[in-house]
This record gives sequence, C-alpha cells and structure tokens, in this order.
Amino acid sequence: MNPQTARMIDAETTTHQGQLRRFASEVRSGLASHPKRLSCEFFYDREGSALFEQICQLREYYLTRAETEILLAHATEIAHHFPKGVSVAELGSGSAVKTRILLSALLKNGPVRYVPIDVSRELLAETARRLLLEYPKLAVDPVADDYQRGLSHFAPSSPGPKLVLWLGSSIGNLDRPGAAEFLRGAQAMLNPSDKVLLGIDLRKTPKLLERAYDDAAGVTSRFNLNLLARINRELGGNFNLDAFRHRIHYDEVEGRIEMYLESQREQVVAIAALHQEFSFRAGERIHTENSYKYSLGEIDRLAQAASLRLSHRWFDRAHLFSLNLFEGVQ
Ligand code: AVI
Repeated sequence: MNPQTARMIDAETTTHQGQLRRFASEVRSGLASHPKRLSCEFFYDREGSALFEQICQLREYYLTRAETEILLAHATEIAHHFPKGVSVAELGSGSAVKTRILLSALLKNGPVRYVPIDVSRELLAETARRLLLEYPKLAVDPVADDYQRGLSHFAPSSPGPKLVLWLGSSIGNLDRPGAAEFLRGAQAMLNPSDKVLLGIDLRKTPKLLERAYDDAAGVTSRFNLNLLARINRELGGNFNLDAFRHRIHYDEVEGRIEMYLESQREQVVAIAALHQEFSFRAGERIHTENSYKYSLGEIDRLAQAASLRLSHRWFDRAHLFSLNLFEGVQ
C-alpha cells in the first residue's frame, strides 16, 4: 500500500463524539425553531449514504446519469486543461464513482495526487483503499473535515497546479449567497491558474424536478425520513416514522426544490439525550433541504460573485445538467 494513504488528516469534529455533539445541538435548535428545520448535512450517516447511492441510480434522478454522461463524453478534453502533476481536491467524494472517470483521464497525462475531503472518515478510508488498489500511480491523501477547513489543508500542501472538484450539484444545497461565499473562500485559497470544476443542475420544467425528488419507489422518502430514524438511533428519540410524510415543493421563482417532513397528526416526540420533548401540530413541517437549480445567467453571476471566470462548460445531450470549469480572475 502507498504509505501516503496511511496519513489521514482528521479533525476533531469528525470523531464519533464530535459528530454526535454537533448532531444533538442541531436537533435541539432546529426542532425548537419556528418553522422547524434540520440541516441536510445530517442526512449522510451510514444508512443515509446508502440510500443516497440508491437515489443516484433511480431512473427519475437524472442528475447522476446526466453528469456521468458528460464526464464519459468529455473526460479526455477536460484532462487536457491540466498539466501533469495536478493535485485534485474533491469535496464530498462519496464512493467516487464519477471521479474515477476523470482520474483515469488525468492519469494518462502523468501522476496525480487525489485529496478527497469528507466528514465521513469511514467512507473516506474505504474510498482511498479502493482507489489505491485500482490506480497504483495515484497518490491519495484523504482529509476528514468540513469542506472549508479541508481546502485550507489542501491548498498549502499542494504547491503545484490544483483542481477543486465539486460534483453532483451539491453546491445547490447551499442558498445562492452561501454558494457564492463558499466559492469566494475557496478561490481565495487558490492561485489564479488553479481551477474549479463544478457540476451544477439546471432549471427545468417542474414536472421533471418533482419526479426526481419524489420517486415512485419511495427511496427519496426513506432518505428524508432517515433523519428522524437517525435521531431515534443516536439520540434516543421516539419518532414514529409512520406518523411523518415526505413532502416536496418546487418554488419556481427561487428555482429550488424544498424538502420537508410533515407530521400526520398532533403528537409529542421525546428525545432522551436532550431531555426534551417537542410538540407537532397536524400538518406541521420540518424543513430538511433546499436544492437550488441554476440558469446559465445565474451560474455566470455566481462565478462573478466568487471572482471566478468560466473557462469551459459542458452539457449532457438533453441539457439537463452542466459541468463548469472555472479559473481565478487574474
Ligand atoms: C446531494 N444533493 C446534491 C442531492 C440533491 O439533489 O440536492 C441530495 C438529494 N436530496 C434528495 N435527493 C437527492
């Protein structure tokens, strides 16, 4: 095994205790808020990550298929934008299925250093192990931390050319000002010649979006409800999952899918680890996720706000999704 991979940079917040503390504090404040809310960041425990992998394979969830199509069609061309010896930081790599397409193309030009950044250290270790077996010429230096801090480890440790990769339209889970602020922070850590490759989902007809976030097999519903199951597992909650329903709404003006868990009746839920009870009215909702969709103009404004310049943009054949290569404004 490549000795470099044994060294995982690991933040306190990603330890089991650290994650549990953050989750408890999120649940305490989110369920006491009006309206109630829980951050989508907490979807991804082991069960949630497995459900998300299933979502990515659904016929209705076109995002993964469209982005994979773009990568398969253009990976060689994308790789030509990078000199050999590039260091690639990936935000939220997950199981790195799509990443492999790009890494294979980059490795044809020469050695590559891959720095997956994720709060889930188990997933990171597993991904790193598998990638090393598949690509003996790849150096893998995982960082278990949040994205901002992960990038602040990555930038100074990579003196050569750099690429920050953020696939899957995860940027859509931030609100628009938050997305611009995040990219501005990332850009400030990079040199002007470094690049950012962003997968961004596009605005489209509400029907397609509503199907993608409320699939017929109910996988997205289970993914959403897993947040309550996680509270039961980790914080001793007594949520009855049958008493809540997965709801979505597409706000066409804001260009965002909103996800909620709706209480089916008046009820009180106790959470032992918090020594607290929370009341729900019939029909009351917990907001769990926003997923913003972008027009091309909105992507341009996002780039401008982050001092990035669009260098190239690729689409799938149906123009459902976009892959955007940015570089710093000189
Ligand atoms: C991870 N993120 C980009 C997904 C999305 O499409 O917003 C999460 C998701 N939520 C429901 N389905 C998928």
